[in-house]
Amino acid sequence: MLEYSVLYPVNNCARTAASLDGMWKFSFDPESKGVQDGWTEHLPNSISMPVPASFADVFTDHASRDYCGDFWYEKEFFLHAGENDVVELRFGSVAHRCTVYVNGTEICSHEGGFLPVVCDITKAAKRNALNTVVVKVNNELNESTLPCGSVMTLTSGKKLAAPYFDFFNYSGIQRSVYVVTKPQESIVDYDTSFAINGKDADVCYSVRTNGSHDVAVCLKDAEGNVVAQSEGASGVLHVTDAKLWNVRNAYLYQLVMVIRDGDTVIDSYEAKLGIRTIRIDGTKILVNDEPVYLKGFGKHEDFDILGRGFNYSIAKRDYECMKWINANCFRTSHYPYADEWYQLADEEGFLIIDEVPAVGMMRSTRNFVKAGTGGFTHFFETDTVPELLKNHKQQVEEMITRDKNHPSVFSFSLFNEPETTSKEAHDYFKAVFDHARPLDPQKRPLTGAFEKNSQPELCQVYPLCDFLCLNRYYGWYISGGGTAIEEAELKFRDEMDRWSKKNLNVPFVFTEFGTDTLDSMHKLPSIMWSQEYQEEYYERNFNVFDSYDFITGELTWNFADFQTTEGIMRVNGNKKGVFTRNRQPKASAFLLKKRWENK
Ligand code: GCB
Repeated sequence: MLEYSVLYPVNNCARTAASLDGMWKFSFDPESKGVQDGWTEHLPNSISMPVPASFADVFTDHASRDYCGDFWYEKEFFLHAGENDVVELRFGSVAHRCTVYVNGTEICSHEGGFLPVVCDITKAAKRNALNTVVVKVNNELNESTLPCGSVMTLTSGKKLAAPYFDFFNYSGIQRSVYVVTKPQESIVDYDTSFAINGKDADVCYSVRTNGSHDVAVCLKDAEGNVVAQSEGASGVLHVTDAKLWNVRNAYLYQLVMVIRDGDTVIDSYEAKLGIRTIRIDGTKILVNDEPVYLKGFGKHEDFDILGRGFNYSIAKRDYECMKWINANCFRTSHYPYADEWYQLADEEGFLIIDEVPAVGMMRSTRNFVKAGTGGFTHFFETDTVPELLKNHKQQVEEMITRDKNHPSVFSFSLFNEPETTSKEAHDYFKAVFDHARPLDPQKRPLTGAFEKNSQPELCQVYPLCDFLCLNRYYGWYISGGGTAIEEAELKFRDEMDRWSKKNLNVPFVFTEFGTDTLDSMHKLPSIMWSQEYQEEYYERNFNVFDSYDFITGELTWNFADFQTTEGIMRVNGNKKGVFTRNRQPKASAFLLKKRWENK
């Protein structure tokens, strides 16, 4: 159980949430001398830096963009708070690890760059006065961090990130920061789960507080009318004529939780709630007992200049593009996204496969290269594994705790493309799955994405999954190119026949398939990288998908072009987007739109 509350900040009769977004002070600290030089109080010689944003792409020089090591942020804020209020800072995330200081006092440290950092600053903060928050950040990766990578040191002593994955190592304070005030006795967390009986529904709830006063709960419909209420920290809200949350047809209630002392409200927290059930039955994924075929994308939090910084306009545009193309699902490859992505998915009725940042679990500067050559690096046999497993479990716990009440989240993905063919890999992931299962009150399906070395005869990890997610590039990394694409289809069918013979009776979802495509390139007959080739590739893949009835979803790689580390395989990033990085459609977008209209 997390010791801190990751509930999204709200303003109400008991709580305040003041945004600290804007310009912060910023300094690089290549020699890691900040602590000894007193930067914990104040940064000398700082520059200004936007928050939320990645720092990399605001710079015009290589050294700053590619900076790897320690760096610092500072912000002053005026705290309006009552004498008895608890005061917290909540960072949506800080990549990849940080230590927070308030008025020079060290407050907390957090490992992992994609989940909230919440710290209690009640004692350190001055009420009704100016305060200074300083954050020491570090963006180095190694084989016990999530995601996995390494650091390369140049002759000059400069460090460079060497990720084991295919996206730019953006870092910084990339999500919103809030100063939160709340009462001492407060709501820490809550769980919900659902049972649908004919036209009615039961919402089972449980509210965790840090005190002993009574808890009361009520459910309001979208118009604000109370439709059910209950007393007690756990119980059942019975909803007659329940309006269900459905895929691409969402309905949201509001759950209002209150801690009371007689008629006095001590704390209150309200959150949107969608009533729906998720179940797997044989090869079907059922939402409200209706089968759903997943259509959509693997995505990234990625945009020009912003890097991985959350921005409402980009998120809104992405949902509009996904609606236009008739998608209903996406995977938060390869890390949990900002809270706001899930709030928007709840409203728009999108399904999310929520992924922990367990990517790069194969010792290779790019996992797809090793996968293509059948390489094996004994990743789970090294002495970093105990620390890696500890971090993995911790981040699974933080992710499920943060996201468990979103109706959009229908599954948790616990890895992307690790090595899976050894007993050590099996034992490692068994421990991760065993840790994850009891954390989800809704018992959603657990999964992970497998690369092509995870073949039916060799993979030792797939039996842990409730449904299988395959990342396959037949016609790109395997037998790519105009005439060879015929061979790719045969090889693809051969693999699927071998899965089919296993009679696993579980859904299979393609969570990656795609081709790098330049929006400027047309060629007849097609060649790789042309728009025509992307269309032919998709058509071939769809022929295969449509031949196997246990395939219940197709999430292409990727929604949009995105930035990666530079290299001979990447032209200013990965170009497998169906949309450009600027969110304009490539030719294949029209093909997908048509297919998904009737699928
Ligand atoms: C993969 C990885 C993804 C890469 C993709 C590619 O298998 O999961 O992170 O970006 O392939 O385009 O090579």
